[in-house]
Amino acid sequence: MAKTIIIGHKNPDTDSVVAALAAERYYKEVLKIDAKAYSAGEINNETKFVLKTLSLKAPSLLKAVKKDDAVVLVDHNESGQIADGISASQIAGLIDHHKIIFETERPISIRVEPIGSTSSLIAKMYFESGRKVSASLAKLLLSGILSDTLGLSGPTTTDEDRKIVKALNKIANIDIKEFVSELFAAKSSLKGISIETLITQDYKLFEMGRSKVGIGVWETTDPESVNAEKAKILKLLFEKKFKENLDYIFFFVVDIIKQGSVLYLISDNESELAKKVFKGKIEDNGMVLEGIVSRKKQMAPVLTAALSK
Ligand SMILES: [Mn+2]
Repeated sequence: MAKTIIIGHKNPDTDSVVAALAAERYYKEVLKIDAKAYSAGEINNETKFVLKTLSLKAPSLLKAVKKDDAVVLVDHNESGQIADGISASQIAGLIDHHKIIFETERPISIRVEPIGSTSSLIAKMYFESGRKVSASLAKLLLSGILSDTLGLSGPTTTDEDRKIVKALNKIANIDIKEFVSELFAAKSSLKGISIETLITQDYKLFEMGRSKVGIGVWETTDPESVNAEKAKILKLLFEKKFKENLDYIFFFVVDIIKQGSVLYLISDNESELAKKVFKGKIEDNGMVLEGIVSRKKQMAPVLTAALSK
């Protein structure tokens, strides 16, 4: 039987997994449509912490998609980020907070807003529906919002996110400050993380003008733990660039406490472009960027603009 699949992007982050799980509930409870959340890749340490705290099971990895299955994308719409096996004709819905860059074969339901997380948007949809939000759902949604907005401190945070967090926490009743520090610790944990995983865990592919660009991000409270492995990381990035036939590959180590990043640069090609758009100083294959923490709002747009000229 055909089913409705709800799924986030490849290399799923917490918002992507939380949004899929919350959208599954929304589809069942509000829309009365039988749907099931899946994940498009391995669950990261931060998401594992969230699921464990809430005694929730991780969505299963999407393996086979049948021809007549309907797919609802959450938290992404760029083709390079969509799970393998999903074709444009199957996409029936989109809930997202990224720029729109895809084409559909028929009318689909779309809800996209410039808001801090897809989880915020699903919370909003719940409130609009009048349907009661349970304490466990409220905490789940809070996890997605607080993760994506770096505890409401990142540049993608909107006033609406702050209001939604307040409303959700009237139901969830958690110590937000303490929860955010636990989230950050789980995010920064290198437990079981190989160098390969480090660069691919939060990695996205983009078409920018005529260029194919990969951007990896590692958010951490302890950038030194990653910078210590810089030589190995640069080597793997170099290999990945050629394996995936990319024009550019970038890797940002984001310091979520100081709100800045170090951009790793593997060759002159990347360095030239980085100098043009970020104007930071390069030292030892790394560019120090104060205040740059968001791929969606700060990294990808300027690179896209430069490569689209
Ligand atoms: Mn997101």
